[in-house]
Amino acid sequence: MTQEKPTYCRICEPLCGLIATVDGDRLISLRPDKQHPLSSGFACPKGIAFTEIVNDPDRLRHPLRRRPDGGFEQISWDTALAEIGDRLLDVHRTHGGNSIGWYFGNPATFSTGHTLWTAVFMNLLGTPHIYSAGSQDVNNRFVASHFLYGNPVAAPIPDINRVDYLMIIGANPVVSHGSVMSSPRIREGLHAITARGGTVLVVDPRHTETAREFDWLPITPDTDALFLLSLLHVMFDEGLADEKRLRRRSRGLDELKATVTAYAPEVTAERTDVPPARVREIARALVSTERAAVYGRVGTSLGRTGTLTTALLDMVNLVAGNLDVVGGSMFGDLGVPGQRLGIAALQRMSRFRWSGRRSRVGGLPQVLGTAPASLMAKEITTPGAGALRALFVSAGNPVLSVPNGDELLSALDQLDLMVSLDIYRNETNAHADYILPATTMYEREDFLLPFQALFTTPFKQATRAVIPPQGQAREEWTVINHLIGVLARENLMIRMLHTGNALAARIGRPVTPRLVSDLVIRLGTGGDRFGLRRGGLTYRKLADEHPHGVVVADRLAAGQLSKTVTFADRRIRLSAPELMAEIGRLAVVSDGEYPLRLIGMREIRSENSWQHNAPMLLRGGRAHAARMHPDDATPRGLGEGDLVTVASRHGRISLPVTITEDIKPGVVAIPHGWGHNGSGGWTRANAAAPNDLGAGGANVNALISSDPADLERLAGMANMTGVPIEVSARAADRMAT
Ligand SMILES: Nc1nc2c(c(=O)[nH]1)N[C@H]1C(S)=C(S)[C@@H](COP(=O)(O)OP(=O)(O)OC[C@H]3O[C@@H](n4cnc5c(=O)[nH]c(N)nc54)[C@H](O)[C@@H]3O)O[C@H]1N2
Ligand SMILES: Nc1nc2c(c(=O)[nH]1)N[C@H]1C(S)=C(S)[C@@H](COP(=O)(O)OP(=O)(O)OC[C@H]3O[C@@H](n4cnc5c(=O)[nH]c(N)nc54)[C@H](O)[C@@H]3O)O[C@H]1N2
Ligand code: SF4
Ligand SMILES: [Mo]
Repeated sequence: MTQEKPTYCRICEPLCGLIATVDGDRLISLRPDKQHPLSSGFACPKGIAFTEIVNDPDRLRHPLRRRPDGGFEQISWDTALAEIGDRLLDVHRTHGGNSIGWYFGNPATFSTGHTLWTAVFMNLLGTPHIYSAGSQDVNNRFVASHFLYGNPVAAPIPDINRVDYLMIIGANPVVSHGSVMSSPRIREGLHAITARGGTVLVVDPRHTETAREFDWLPITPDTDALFLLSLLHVMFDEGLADEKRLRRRSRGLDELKATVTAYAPEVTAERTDVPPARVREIARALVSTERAAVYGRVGTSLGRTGTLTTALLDMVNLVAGNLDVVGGSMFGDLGVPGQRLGIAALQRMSRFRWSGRRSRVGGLPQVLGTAPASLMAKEITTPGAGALRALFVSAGNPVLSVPNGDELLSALDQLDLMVSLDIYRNETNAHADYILPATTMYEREDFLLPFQALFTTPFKQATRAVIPPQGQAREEWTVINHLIGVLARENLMIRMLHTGNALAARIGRPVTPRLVSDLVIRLGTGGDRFGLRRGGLTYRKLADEHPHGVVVADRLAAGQLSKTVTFADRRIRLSAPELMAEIGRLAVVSDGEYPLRLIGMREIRSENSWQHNAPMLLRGGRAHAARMHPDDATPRGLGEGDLVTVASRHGRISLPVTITEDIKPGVVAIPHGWGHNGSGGWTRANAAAPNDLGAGGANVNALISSDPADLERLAGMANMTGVPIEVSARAADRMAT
């Protein structure tokens, strides 16, 4: 007998509502949930295709151990955990806790247990080797917020429901469905802006799927900071900014004003390629439109000065009078009392901040306790105290997602122990000693803490597991509990954690993700405050009585800054010396040998590297191609579909080219997440996207530098956009080599 169970998708950030059809222990299908208050019947192809991932014959169902010949054999959980425990203890005894590391990838963020348990375990272990996808994604958001607000987790989101002039810079929400913002049905949300007479302006080097539906302003890659400085210049120069108000809310205004005088639009136009008249017009519109906001994402984060660029986004919003006001760029809120003090205390107590602690290799700062993943390979291969000897990789595929995967690949083989927790065999865990099968999202219950303050309409949903773990899959946090038990024998802090867990279990309140989530739900907006608010929410109530989720407030609330800024005077800092120093790095030397500029792009039927094995997403065949403008292709003698070599100072790849007017001349776009080379267990992904090497597409991150000197200085982020490249015909390349 089949059953229908409301749940939600946890692939990307809108967390769309879905109805799972389940037959016994088996997931039969997923369809959009019409009763979900926000996604109301919308889901994208990836969400629907997930049934094929849950039931994929290629999925991991048992623990695996690597054999000396490089193949894998099935072993029991008991054997796997016992052997891993022994080897981990050995590494700890010989080299200390500082030689143990963890990389958690993007899907970890979509599981409260996974994120919290990894963070607490690794932080208490005290190791500097905590890595995540964040250093290729979003870490400079945290660092910018640290400098501006003293609060790394403050992240303003555009008030999609009420904004009348939205400038999207370096984001493509029609494909990505929105990021650092949970806004189901975002495409409709954007169309509603123009329907109410407003404007959506997309500033992007590519005429993206979003730009095609709204207004497009092309810009040269990695020049956004200059463009934003010019917007500020115009706001001050033309006397548009309300300086009295700004002085009340911030410090450092005079320094900022003095800095931007040098960046008139007429000066920056040569680099940005944005006509000065357009810059002036946009600056005026941002100030004069009562409800206006600027929103940036991956495109503004992956440049050489991503922290500065991200901070400038907020500064433009603030100076235009659009920060923390209705219809502007607003701060979501958990509604938990004492949040501000809690964050301030946490920062003092822990490494939950932009810390003075720097990486052993490259001397780069830690962000929320994590180090740049680009450094992982060198942290393994550079000998000395504190070298990385044992690595756990959960829900990640850094060989494809981090710069210079080849360097990482060969480094992984030098580890004393590598353990992967995944739902698949991928290009990274092909090098693991053990691979442990994890549950997919539908095999666990969840309430997603990291996204609570990011909903553009404040919303809460908790789900029960819709099916039991498939095969022998286990949830990551339960495996971490086991590792805590093992290391408790050696490490004092871990012993304290373990004892705490054991005591809680003994009094019948074991520490579980549900317990933590319940606490946040009950204390937060709409919560029952442990009985103080009658009829309020608890985890149980949310999951059982509101299976489609509940809107907990109709609108985002303005005036959150006083709760957000942790500086004693509650004023935003506009001229942190670290940020101002970055302005000096905006100068660029052009590289004659590599005249084109590489940018990334996301595809509607991919999710980074891991959904290329679902038949529904491969329908009609998939290609992995570079996009370039005819003005660049013609002089190079390149035609549609030709195989080309793309070269940078750091590497070269080969793939087909697609010629399109939908990109700024001088710019080449290549999606990441490809480069399936047969080493993973993805049979269909390996066969998709044919190229001259066979299939599986090419790994664009071979073109990106992992050299510490090339990482963004304040957040250690990889520079993945605006990278100088050259494109040539593959045949010519063959003759030359
Ligand atoms: N379908 C699909 N959805 C996804 C994902 C996926 O792989 N597939 N991935 C998810 C993840 S992990 C994330 S983090 C989010 C990301 O969400 P988004 O940031 O919205 O997605 P991107 O497609 O990376 O958009 C970045 C945009 O920046 C532009 N760009 C590149 N360089 C520059 C530049 O220098 N300046 C400017 N102004 N623009 C630039 C690119 O052309 C691109 O349009 O998407 C999530 N959603
Ligand atoms: N050039 C370039 N590189 C980029 C980007 C770019 O724009 N350009 N974007 C960057 C961004 S924004 C991101 S987020 C990263 C992503 O980088 P990663 O997170 O390292 O890689 P993914 O491809 O997301 O791989 C996710 C892995 O998690 C597994 N998985 C899925 N669900 C679960 C689960 O529930 N539990 C466990 N244990 N495993 C699971 C999948 O099988 C897959 O192996 O890539 C980054 N790399
Ligand atoms: S947009 Fe697609 S992948 Fe993202 S949450 Fe919604 S259904 Fe899932
Ligand atoms: Mo991401």
